[in-house]
Amino acid sequence: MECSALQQARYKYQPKLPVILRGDINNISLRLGSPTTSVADAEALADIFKQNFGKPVAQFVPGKNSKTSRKLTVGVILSGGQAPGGHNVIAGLYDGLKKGNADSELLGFRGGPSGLLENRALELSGAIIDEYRNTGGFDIIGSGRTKIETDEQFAAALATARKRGLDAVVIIGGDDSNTNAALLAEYFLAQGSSIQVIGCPKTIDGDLKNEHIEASFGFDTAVKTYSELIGNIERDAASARKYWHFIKLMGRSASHIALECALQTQPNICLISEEVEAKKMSLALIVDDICASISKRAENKDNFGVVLIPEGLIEFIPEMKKLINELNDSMAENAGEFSLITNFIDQIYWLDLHISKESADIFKSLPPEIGAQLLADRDPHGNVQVSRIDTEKLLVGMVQKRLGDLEKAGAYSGKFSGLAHFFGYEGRCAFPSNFDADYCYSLGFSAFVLIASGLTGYISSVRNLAESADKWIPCGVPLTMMMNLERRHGSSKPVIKKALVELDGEPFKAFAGKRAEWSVKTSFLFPGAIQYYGPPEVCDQPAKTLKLEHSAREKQAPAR
Ligand code: FBP
Repeated sequence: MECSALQQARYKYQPKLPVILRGDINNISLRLGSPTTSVADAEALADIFKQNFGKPVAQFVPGKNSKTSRKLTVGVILSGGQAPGGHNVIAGLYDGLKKGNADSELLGFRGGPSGLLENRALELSGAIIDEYRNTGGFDIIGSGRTKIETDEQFAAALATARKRGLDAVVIIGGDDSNTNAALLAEYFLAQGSSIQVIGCPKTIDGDLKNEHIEASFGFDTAVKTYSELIGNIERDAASARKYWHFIKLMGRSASHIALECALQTQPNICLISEEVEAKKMSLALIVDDICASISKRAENKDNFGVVLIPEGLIEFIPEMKKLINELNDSMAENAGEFSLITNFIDQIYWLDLHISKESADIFKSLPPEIGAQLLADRDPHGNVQVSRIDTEKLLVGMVQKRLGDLEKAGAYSGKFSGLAHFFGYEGRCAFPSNFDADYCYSLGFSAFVLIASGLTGYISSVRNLAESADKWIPCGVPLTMMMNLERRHGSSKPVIKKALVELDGEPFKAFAGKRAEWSVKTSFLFPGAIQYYGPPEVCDQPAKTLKLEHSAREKQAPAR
């Protein structure tokens, strides 16, 4: 296969591992802590997860472990959206398995969870793995968003796992996929099967994090890729001095990506959805705030700037959230009837009869293309596909109109030309940064240790990530520990709690302390492209959010 010079070089990159994973594979033992509980709803979750609830955190410590050299057959699944580093989780898992026992086998289920349900798998050989080491993408086996939820699906998963002679299944995914991993682990045990299930924390969105998971993999590379592009646009804006760039950034609900990119590039404005919701900011108020910065900068003849917009913003604006919820409910309740109405005008008439007048009026006030995007198909988890809603264009249009009104009233005299961008898919399959390459390889290797040691219902975790890789701390965390009950499709479901941006957290506070200055004064930062080779301070630095969260934890920790 023809490949680029960087690809060739990356094949040879040896990811850095935490010290405990570097030495003798038979000398990694697990130290089990005290029984655990869940983040909330313990009683109900203990009832749902009768076999797995309350298991202890498993710490990796030096010590003889006779189980690590067992011959094992393991299946692996990539689930959900692509995130840089997925190939390295698989490479770390493969290398761990082979180091333990050269006869162990790794099967890759194709196309996400449906590969397990439909028994579509490929044996991953050393030659295949070598072609994907340290590369972006999920193309080694593909991914998918099938949710394992019906009795038939659980039974099909178990049937495949048995047919393939699996000892364990590793599910690499986000909060929903790891919730699936927890349910599958429980189901297997309840059916008397010893097949283990281990999860790995993936998603560029950065919203699968908590006390035990410091970062989901892929976030680091995605934010660095977007920040490079934003920095380039900032320099173009400051050179041409004639455009305001409105940049929507991927990250379905949480604004972690936008916040990190803001810290890295210091744009004039960065909207944070969680703040918009907390302050109950209307769309009109958001537009007014943007116009205030544009007017102020125009007074200094700075008729240019950069605005960052989190992908999920629209769902956090109170009146839009109400509208979307009403749309979701009425479209789900009358799915058959609604699917027959294909004309947009007829759809509006239909909505008039099925949603509140207030929401219908808002719907009609939106540009038709945004309205049509709000009515588009939901994803398999019932979510509006926010990546397909052009919030950035909506805001450019509304800002332009508002500035026109202000100009007529003599309150604005600048020049405004707005350009809309969406950075999303560009960041999901980049070559993983050294951080993600090392982190993912360590996650995969740790997943092997958890499997070899006989654990199930756990997520592979690597902590202390703000330090150099040798100081990282691998462990296993029971999946139920990260769960609570949430309303989904009208009923209470066990789910892993999604981490949104905390408005009293260090990353947001660092941003909030600076944004008034950035909104008026050009303060752009240009992070440049991800560097793979060179000094560690250039190549191996983790995200700023991660470092700020780490120092906050250090401050809180009792003196050692
Ligand atoms: P995951 O939660 O599965 O990691 O996916 C995240 C994401 O990249 C979101 O940021 C985005 O909204 C969505 O996937 C896009 O989904 P799709 O790839 O199906 O268009």
